[in-house]
Amino acid sequence: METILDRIIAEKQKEVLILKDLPVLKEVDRKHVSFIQKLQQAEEVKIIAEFKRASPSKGAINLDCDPSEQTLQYVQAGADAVSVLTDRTFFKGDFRDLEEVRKAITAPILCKDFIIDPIQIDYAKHAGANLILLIAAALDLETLHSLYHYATSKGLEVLMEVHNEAELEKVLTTDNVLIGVNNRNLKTFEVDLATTERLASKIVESNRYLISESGIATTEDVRRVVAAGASGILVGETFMRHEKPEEALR
Ligand code: IGP
Repeated sequence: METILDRIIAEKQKEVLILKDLPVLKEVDRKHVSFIQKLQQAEEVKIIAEFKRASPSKGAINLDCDPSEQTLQYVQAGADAVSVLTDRTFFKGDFRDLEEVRKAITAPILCKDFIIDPIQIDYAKHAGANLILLIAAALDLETLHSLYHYATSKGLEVLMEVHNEAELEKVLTTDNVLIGVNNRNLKTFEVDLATTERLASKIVESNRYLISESGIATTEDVRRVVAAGASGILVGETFMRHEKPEEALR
C-alpha cells in the first residue's frame, strides 16, 4: 500500500529535478551557530521550536502566521533552536520562509524537509540553515551516509530521524551524534510518546543526544520524554496554535 511518506518522496523526486534546473542561489549571510555545542554546554532540556503552517496529518494549523515574527517570539521566549518546514506541497512551507527567519534570528535553524539529494542540502545552506534533517525511513543506508557526509562537509549539523529499532540501527552505523525519535509514525500518523521511551536507552548508551519529536503538548509530556533520556524536544503544533507560544509549555 502506498503510504503518505511514499507520496512525499515521489513528489520530492520531481522537486529535485526542478531545483537542478534553477540558477544557483545566492548564499545568505549566515554565521556558524552550533546546536550540538549548545547541547554540550548545559544540563537542562533544549527546545527546538518549529514553524509549521500545515501538515498532512493535521491540515491547516496556522496558515497566515508570519515566519519571522513567530520564530523571533520563539527565540525571545528561550527556544534554543528553530525548525522551519520548507516543503511546499504537504506542509505549505518554502525555502523563502527559512531565508526570512535567517534574517530575523541568530539561533541555529533546522531545515525541515524530506532530503533525498545533495541539491536540497545546497538550498538549505544557501537559505541560511545550520542543521538539516535526514529521515532514516526515507533513505537507504548508502544514501544516508553520503548525504550525511555531504552536509557535514558543507559545515551543517545533521539531525537523523528514526521511528523504530531497525531505523535506529541504520543511523548508528554513522558517527552522527544527533538522533531524533519521531513519536509520529510517518506512515500511519499515529503518535505515541512511548516510541521515545522504547528507543531511548540505546541512543543514550551510544553517547548520542536524543531529541524527542512530535506530539508534545503538555509539561507532563516534556517530563515524560526527559525522564526517558531526551536531551531535547522538537515542538511544532503546540507552539503554532498557541496565542503566546512562550506560555504553551509552562
Ligand atoms: C513537530 P508536532 O507534533 O509538535 O507538530 O511535531 C515535528 O516533530 C514534526 O513536524 C516532524 C516532521 C518530521 C515534519 C517530525 N519529523 C519530518 C516533517 C518531516
